[in-house]
Amino acid sequence: MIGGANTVRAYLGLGGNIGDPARAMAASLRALDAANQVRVAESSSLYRTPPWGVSDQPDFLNAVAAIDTDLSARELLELCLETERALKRVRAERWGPRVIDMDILLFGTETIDEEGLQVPHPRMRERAFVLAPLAEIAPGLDLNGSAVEACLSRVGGEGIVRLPGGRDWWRTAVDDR
Ligand code: GSY
Repeated sequence: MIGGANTVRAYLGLGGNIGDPARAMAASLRALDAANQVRVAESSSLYRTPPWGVSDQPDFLNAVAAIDTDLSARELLELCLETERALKRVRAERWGPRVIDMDILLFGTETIDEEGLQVPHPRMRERAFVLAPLAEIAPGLDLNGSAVEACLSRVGGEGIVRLPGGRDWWRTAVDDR
């Protein structure tokens, strides 16, 4: 039961840069929220962010969500991957390519280093596209000895724009645009 002794607060990073990433991200959060043993407690606003890594690609939309779950981290990862796969498949068939990526950033206070599952996310403290939305909903959250907002001021947030629309963008997005 969500809210019981086994419930864990986890943080997910969401992003995409092909097609209609806002819709894919909204559909992902709604799918997670509808799943047994998962509730989306809070989402950040949407952010437009310059690409990190390979720069010759479109800007991304990114967001971070706090979720409460009774799943294990591995089960949550499987649910995220299943949700991504379902969305990509549906979008590919009906409206062309769609990309949505979800990463588990934090899973309570757990440290996990397994194949395909590293928590806390090993690169989140260097990524402004994660830190900016995370600072909006959890500025004081501890990331290995530094608060999120301190990590963000270290890396800077150049080129990152918070989009209007608030934090409930994912609840109201229309599915069949
Ligand atoms: O899962 C990370 C995907 N990704 C992103 C992203 O989500 N946002 C930005 N701005 N750059 C990125 N580069 C990669 S890879």
